[in-house]
Amino acid sequence: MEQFLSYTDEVRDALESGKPVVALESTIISHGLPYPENMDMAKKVENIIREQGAVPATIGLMDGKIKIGLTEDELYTFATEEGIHKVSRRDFAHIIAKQETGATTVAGTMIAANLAGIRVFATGGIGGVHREGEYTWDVSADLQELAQTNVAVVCAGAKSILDIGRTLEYLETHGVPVVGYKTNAFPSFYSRESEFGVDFSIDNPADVAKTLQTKWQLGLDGGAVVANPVPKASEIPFNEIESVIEQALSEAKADNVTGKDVTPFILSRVKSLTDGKSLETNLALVYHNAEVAGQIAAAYHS
Ligand code: PSU
Ligand code: MN
Repeated sequence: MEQFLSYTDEVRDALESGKPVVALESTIISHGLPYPENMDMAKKVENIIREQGAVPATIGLMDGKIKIGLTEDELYTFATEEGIHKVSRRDFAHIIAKQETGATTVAGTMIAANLAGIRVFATGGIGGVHREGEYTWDVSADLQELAQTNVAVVCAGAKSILDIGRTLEYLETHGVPVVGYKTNAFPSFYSRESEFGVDFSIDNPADVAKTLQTKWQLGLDGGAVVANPVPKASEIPFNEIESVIEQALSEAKADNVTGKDVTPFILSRVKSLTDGKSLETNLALVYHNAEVAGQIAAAYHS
């Protein structure tokens, strides 16, 4: 296994000395946000985690290795290069075997973090059951990864481009705890709320860490969702974003967008249709998730 893992010095030192580490994904850089905002985000998010006393490990696949921590040059590659693969569980082995560059999704990043012994991961939003998933069977592999891999994902919930109700049902069936961080409502990425609630609400990092430790000490394998709502000042109200999402979804349908292209297509259309307002919200929530994830990782290791 170790032959496939490659660490930056900062991350290696942290893992060896038992310091808190927070994993970060690279699909959000390569497929989720435009340049140059993606590059600024990638660097800023790492610094926010450092400010919490934890070490950031942005994860991606390059040169036949699983990179645990990326240099600034490597981040730049993910931020700017065309044709970088989007890597979920399905794609993981092939991209390493071919020594190609692959940006890891939530599922891909969880696999890598778990191999490196990193338990806390910060991102924007998780994938889920798509609307009309009952016909398309489009269910993100993120959910199945949460069912089996011992990593907690701090996110702003799931976008309402998805069927949030079915996403939460799937997580329940697979025994994945959904913790609301200082909230009783399951957040819907751009908005602090959705029509759905959370299983548990926890209002401090130490108690989240305790629940995670207890889960894994009990041998209850699998991940957890820590749902952290976007700060109020950056929120887009649910009603306002809904019509935009409906338009983006109908464009995706009209253009016959399928498979792994669906999520990036919709993200980019929502951004254009909101004149960049959604981008601002997206950045704000990622920074907030990094801060909370850094605090949870620090509490987990104290
Ligand atoms: N949701 C977002 N932003 C993102 C993604 C999801 O709000 O960037 C990315 C994540 O990497 C997530 C992936 O793991 O999309 C899910 O893709 P799919 O639906 O194809 O599984
Ligand atoms: Mn899909």
